[in-house]
Amino acid sequence: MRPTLWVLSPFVFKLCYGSPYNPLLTSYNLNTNQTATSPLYYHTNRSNTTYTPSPQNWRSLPIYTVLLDKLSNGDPTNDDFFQTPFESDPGSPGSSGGGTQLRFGGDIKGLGDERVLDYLEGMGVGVVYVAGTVFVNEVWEGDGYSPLDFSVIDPHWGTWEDWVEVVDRVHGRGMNGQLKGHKNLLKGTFEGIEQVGTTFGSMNCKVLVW
Ligand SMILES: [Ca+2]
Repeated sequence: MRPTLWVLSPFVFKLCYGSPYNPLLTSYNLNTNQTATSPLYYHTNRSNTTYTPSPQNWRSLPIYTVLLDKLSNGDPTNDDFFQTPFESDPGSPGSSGGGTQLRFGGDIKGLGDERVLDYLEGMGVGVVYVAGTVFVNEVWEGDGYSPLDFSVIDPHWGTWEDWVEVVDRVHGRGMNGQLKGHKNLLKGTFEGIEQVGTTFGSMNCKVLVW
């Protein structure tokens, strides 16, 4: 196990149990209650919580679906955040990497890149729909369809402050946003059960507006 992964492994383990406050994950954990022992007591206090009203008719707007990992890499430093062989691992002679490249490295800063927004706005996009979820996924899942915890943003995609900024930029271009919220795909990697999805039905898949 690589040294960094060894250091981070306790945090990954804790993520699977509801992500109690951890000072090293402050930028990623939605919860800011340092004493909460249950998600029932989580709370947050973030800047810019202004609500942006929805358009009158979502169906009148062209929707562009984005896979964050594949769109644009705005911050290469988060590509291999947990430094496992299962993320963005190009491999190299003499390294332990396997060259998997399971993740491309796209992220929130990439979405918020002015050139990307020019591209979207220029096509007449009215709604940016982020597929998968922005929440922490299994390290090898770059599509966002294996969420582990709905209170932690995936570090491969950036911080909550990055998210607030990109929401402002998208709205500033006159576009709207939607997130997929599929609780039915929540992975059961907690309590020692791995690779087993939850038993939530498909009706638990919701679209969230941002
Ligand atoms: Ca990146």
